[in-house]
Amino acid sequence: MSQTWWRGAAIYQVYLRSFADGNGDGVGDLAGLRARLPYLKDLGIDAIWLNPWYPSPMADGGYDVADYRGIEPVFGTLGEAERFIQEAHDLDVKVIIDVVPNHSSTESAWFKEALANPAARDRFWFADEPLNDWQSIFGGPAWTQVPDGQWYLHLFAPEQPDLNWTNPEVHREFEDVLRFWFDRGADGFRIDSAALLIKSDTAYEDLDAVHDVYRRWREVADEYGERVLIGEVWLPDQERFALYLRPDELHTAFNFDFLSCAWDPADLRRSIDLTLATHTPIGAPPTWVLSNHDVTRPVTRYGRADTSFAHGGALHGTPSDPELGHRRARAAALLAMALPGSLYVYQGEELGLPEVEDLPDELRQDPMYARSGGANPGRDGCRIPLPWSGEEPPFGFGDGTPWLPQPESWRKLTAEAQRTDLGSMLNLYRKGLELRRRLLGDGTLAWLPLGEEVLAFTRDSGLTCVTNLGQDPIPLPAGTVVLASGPIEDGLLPSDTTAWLT
Ligand code: TEU
Repeated sequence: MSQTWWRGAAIYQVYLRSFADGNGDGVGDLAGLRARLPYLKDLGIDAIWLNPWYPSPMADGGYDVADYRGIEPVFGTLGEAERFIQEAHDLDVKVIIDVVPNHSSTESAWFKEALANPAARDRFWFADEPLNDWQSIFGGPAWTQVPDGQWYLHLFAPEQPDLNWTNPEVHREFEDVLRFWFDRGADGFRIDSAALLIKSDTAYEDLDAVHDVYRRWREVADEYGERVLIGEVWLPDQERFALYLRPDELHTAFNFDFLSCAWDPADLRRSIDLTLATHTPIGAPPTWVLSNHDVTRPVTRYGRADTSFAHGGALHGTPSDPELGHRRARAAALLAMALPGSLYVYQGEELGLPEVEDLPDELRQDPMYARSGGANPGRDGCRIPLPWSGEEPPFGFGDGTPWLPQPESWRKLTAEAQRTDLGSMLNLYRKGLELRRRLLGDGTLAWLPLGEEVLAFTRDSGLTCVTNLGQDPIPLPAGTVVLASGPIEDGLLPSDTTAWLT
């Protein structure tokens, strides 16, 4: 692949705990992932992004990192991680790993040292009393007291103490961590909570000095060549967002504006135009994201009356029409795949998994649930272990009892059941990704005026994508349909359906 492989890549997000379990302990691991690499290759993806795989007490699913240079024993060993990277590369699949620079873990060597020795607290934010009234993003206060009376800052769970990025040692440490993994073959990093690193007395989001961090990181990445830095930057202000994508900073960032859109032609079109207007002038590739490990599964979301994504679980449990949600998720998948730039597919999207909304409360693991006093159900419902095969749980996930229970109804959604069903979500993704590889990816688009309720555009390769978000079937433009998310009759594209034509 070229110097800039990420510009048009289809990147598959592996939430390792829930992907595949190789050793029968009920938790996904590297052995399970390595065994399923052929599945991912066959799906047609270019790269894998893994959520944090580091040693962690798992207070936040691994986003509480105890050691940035190791592998969580439940997942495997460093040697296995190196073999996994090699095996992926042998299949021409790139590997992106997660780095968590905003906060560490109370089990990290640095934090333990800080607890034991008040003179060693400058890598975190310690103070004699809370310096402000910030609330943790997971609920509850953002300051926690230690036994000797001081307080430390944690924007997320108390087990995730924030690092002090005014301390040069923190900068050096992370530059070294990047090198550690680049040296082991990692093709890039997804940067967690990338806009939150710098704090003032009154603010923590998107402070200017954060860009100094990423300019340095870009220098490190450039030393290696062909490595990508991807920001998790949730910022409504697109001008501020674009600053992270300047030529000497991050290569790309997730498109949360698109992810959050309602299934609505005006909102989607606004978001696509805004995305292109933001990225094109600075030469950064847009990204297209429909879901991830933090948000509601699309088939559930798109079947609700309110189809936008809402933080805080605001729409959790509201009625959802599964048939409608499924149809729209198929149409959305082909729309996202046809847009110019890179694409993210969160594991299970290709199986059309719904959000599991009826988990018994006592099984919920996400700290959001407990810290919100139960007001927010948390994100476990999109993190259920994948169904691979068979007629009943654990559906081939592994020999043990999965760490979160799978619904019985998932027998129809296993990868095995979908492989032989030509009309399945899995086969839609396979065909879509295969055509995308040949005809889509990076480039530009030209809108076609087919009406306010229709999103239609042509790509540089000549492929045309038409999505009908209106109620009534619409005539398709001239051309041959090469793929569609639903049946097309008499040249008419039904409601909530996408077609690709050449
Ligand atoms: O998420 C960053 C973040 O701000 C989240 O709180 C996000 O707004 C929320 O999950 C949406 O529901 C990242 C990771 O993706 C997330 O899994 C971690 O919990 C969080 O950072 C802390 O590391």
